[in-house]
Amino acid sequence: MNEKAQDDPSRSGAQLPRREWLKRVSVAAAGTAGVLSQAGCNPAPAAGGTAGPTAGTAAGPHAAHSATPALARAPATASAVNVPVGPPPGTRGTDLYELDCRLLEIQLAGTKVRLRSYNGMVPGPLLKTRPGHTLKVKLKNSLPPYDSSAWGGNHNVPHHLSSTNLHVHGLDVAPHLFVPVGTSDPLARMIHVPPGGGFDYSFALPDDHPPGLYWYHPHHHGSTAVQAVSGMAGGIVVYGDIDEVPEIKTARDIPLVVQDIGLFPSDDTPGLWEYNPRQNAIWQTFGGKVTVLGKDAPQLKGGFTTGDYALRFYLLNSEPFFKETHNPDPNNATAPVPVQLPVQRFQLAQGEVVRFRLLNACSDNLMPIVVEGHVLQLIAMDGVNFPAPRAVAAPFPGTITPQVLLAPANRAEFLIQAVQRPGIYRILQLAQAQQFLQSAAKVIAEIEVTAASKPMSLPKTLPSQKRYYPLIQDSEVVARRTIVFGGAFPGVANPVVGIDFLLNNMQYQEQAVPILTQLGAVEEWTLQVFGQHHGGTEGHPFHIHVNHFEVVAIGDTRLPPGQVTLQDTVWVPMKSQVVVRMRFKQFAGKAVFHCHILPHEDTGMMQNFLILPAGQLS
Ligand SMILES: [Cu+2]
Repeated sequence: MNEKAQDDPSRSGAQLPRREWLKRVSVAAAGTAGVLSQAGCNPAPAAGGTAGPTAGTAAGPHAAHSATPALARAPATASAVNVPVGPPPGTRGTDLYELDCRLLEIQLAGTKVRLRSYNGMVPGPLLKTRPGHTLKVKLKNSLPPYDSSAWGGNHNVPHHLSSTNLHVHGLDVAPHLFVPVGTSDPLARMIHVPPGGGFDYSFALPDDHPPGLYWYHPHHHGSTAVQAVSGMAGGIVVYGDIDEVPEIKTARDIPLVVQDIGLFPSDDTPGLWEYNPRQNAIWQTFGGKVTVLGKDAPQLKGGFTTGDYALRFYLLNSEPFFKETHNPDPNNATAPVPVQLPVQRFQLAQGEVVRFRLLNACSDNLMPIVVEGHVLQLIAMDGVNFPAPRAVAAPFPGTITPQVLLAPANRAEFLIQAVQRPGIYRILQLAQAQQFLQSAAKVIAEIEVTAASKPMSLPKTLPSQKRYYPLIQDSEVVARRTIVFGGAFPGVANPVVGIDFLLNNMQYQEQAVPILTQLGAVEEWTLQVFGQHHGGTEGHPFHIHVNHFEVVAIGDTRLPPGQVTLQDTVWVPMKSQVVVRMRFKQFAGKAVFHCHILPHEDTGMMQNFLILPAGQLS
């Protein structure tokens, strides 16, 4: 372990923060509705000649009057999007799956790509289970060997890119990153499944586990980002009482799995795109080149990147809907060149209610979501449903307010009741400038409201999820902590990568446990991103394993109980803070919390914590 620079306080604020770089580029206003019509973001030619609605109407009700050009290639149905829906296959309380990690060569929008996959599918197969069931996963690693012989041993430098393990994100089950599963040994090492290896996981869900959308992805420190951004992620649906609500039971259940796929031209195979950086090769966003240990490496076409790729596709249920390329303009290096692609279209009859389950499985893209012309009836975040649907009206034209904000790893489950005006309505990701890279507005999919009518109704209440309700009372909080997201550019603690990503001024240490808590404890954590003198150059999504938290305050605003959400991941905006509360309910052991921008996590923005049995801390 090469971590001697770990605790050097002099690096805080001593380096040129990335904010300085950001100042040198023209940063567009975040989330401008109608941005799809702006230069550099052209809907596909299939749209029929017009480049989109006039600025200010993208998120408005005008779609019903066909102001929105159709982008769809063909009507899509749940069965056409490679994500099966329906009840889980399990019997006798066990749901068994095999996940084989292997390469996959396919074409994305005419580009030949080599991806990493589960079972040759991107996204991986949808896993289905129920409260009280045991979800068993036989993980097999068929990825080819990867040469890390040049790795210097710093855990926070990407390495062993073909080694893997499995995290079931958001499931309220025993900690499962370290060996043996459920261990409370502070020195326990992370599960490492090398090429040719395997690991049998068994996740026992509590009887009161909230039913909803969860997901899985690799979590081997040093290879998580590379594997996830080349395809390795999939959904998990826990079925339960919410599926028996009559208005929900009769609604079509449509998963929407959004992934980003980062690519460079292959160093070995002409005409092929992949993300397989050589050990210590780093992609330099500024300059658009590859370096190895600080020296230019013009023989290499790609390197590990903290966000910018030569080419990045965005997929919905395996089909590309958007792509970006590295911006060669040195003054705009943090604004990838966006191209809208044709999208899938879902047909709804007027008055029909459908249930969408939207997963942001992107490695690092914050997604402010709008469904044009429709009230979004939010029923759950991160798998835990509210006591009743929360109606979020579509924003007025020209405003930038999303109906739901999805950080990387967040899930939103919502009902849409088709309006009484036939037309094409878009499901949009608004533009945002909360990150190192600007994220252009994207059409994710379209809803076509047809001439047919299918009157359905919306539920007034939803089952109470007793594992998380009633909410935590002020008097129950026994400990308060502060977690600060920070960093420095150029990096001091992590010179190989060239940038530091820190939590409470530390890089990740596999065998350190900075935070101890115990079962039964209720804690309040304040999550902060400061200004540039603390390296706060962008927002970060906080994610913690094992237990969900209540989001009780955003910025200076304390949320009323009716607006509190249970989440396992939350976006912490630039120069702001978020306050969360959590109860360590059932499972003891060593676990982690981290930034869910995966290249940040892999290069150090993660910490361990240990949940001890009750009564072991006084
Ligand atoms: Cu981050």
